Amino acid sequence: MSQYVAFTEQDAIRYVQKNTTLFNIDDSLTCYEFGDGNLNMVFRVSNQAGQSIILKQALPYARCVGESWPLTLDRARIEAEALLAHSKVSPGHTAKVIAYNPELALMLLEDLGHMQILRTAQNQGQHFPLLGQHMAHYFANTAFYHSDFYLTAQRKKALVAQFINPELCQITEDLFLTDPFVGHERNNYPAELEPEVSKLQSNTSLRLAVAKLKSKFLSCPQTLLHGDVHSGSIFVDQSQTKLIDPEFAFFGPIGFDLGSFIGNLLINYCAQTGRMSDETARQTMQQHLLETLNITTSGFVQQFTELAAQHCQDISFADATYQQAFLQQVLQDAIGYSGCELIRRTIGLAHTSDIDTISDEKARLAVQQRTLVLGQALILNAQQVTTSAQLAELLHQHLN
Ligand code: SR1
Ligand code: MG
Repeated sequence: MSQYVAFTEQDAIRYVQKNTTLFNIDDSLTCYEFGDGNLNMVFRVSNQAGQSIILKQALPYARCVGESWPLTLDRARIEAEALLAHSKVSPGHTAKVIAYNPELALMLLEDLGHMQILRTAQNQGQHFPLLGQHMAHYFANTAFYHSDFYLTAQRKKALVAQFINPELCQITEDLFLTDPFVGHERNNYPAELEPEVSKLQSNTSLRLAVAKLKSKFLSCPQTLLHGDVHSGSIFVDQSQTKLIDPEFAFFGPIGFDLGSFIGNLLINYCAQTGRMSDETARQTMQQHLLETLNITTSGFVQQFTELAAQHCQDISFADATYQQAFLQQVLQDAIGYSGCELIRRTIGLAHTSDIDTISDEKARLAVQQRTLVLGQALILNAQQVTTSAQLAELLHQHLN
């Protein structure tokens, strides 16, 4: 049994040499650490021929804050096991785990360095025509095959236990679903936003709707979620889409992953107003983002409906009318969570580069005001929406 030690670049090289067959014994290996996420170390180990592998290791604390924020190493096991589970049902859209070591809290992953992180690419105005279709496949298949529609109650409960992830869930419960709506010293926003933030935090209808979303996040183990589907957790190119980083995985409400993704598309939509000066290019990009959102949402509903019609294993859930009502509720949850994502990425602890790298302060503030208004509108109107087309109409009303 290996004892946990935080790796240096030399440790990563030694580990890869010893534990994989990718490299020859006399290869000259180089390594660099390039993790820029909030929590972990990420090493790329390569040989002189350009072959490479990723070694990702969890630290016993949150990297973005430091040792004052201790964090379970078990998140590396959760992440590796979630990737393995999701890759069984959506192999084309899940990063491949080559090996994992729970004691060292590390895993070896295929190197996706030939692709781009979606957020970086979208910030540069790049389009990915297949993204919506791919995300719909990922959301529908990961959700359906880990739900009560497909699993026996015994199997599902065993999986729920396997993916108990209290510390990472608490981060979401706090940062996503609590702090921005009640106020907290971790929140982070410019003083100029204070009037909007005070108004938001004293809106009782909003707080009630968010309380319901938080309650569902805490107490509704519908499926094995990725748990953190933001644009930094997605690798893309023109033909492929691959999800990484599901260390927040747990059994929760199906709408949470879809809502997080929708929220990130809308953050980029709003941010483009402050990023792109060429109006035609900006409108084309924003149109593309809305199309991606629409294809994802309608594709998810359609594919989940087909999976439920063909592969539902529980007679109680086989009725098409029940399935349709279930999916309507999932869509409403997703819309609510998307609004929370817009708000928490604007005023909470963890922001996004889409907004934060807008250099003009006035333009950045205008974007932040817009994401706050849109986020609230989505949360407050979610229950009125029953179809993807109605979501498109709601967005049309609030984005024009
Ligand atoms: C301290 S962790 C902050 C955020 O980063 C992760 O990717 C999650 O989105 C979390 O809320
Ligand atoms: Mg992450």
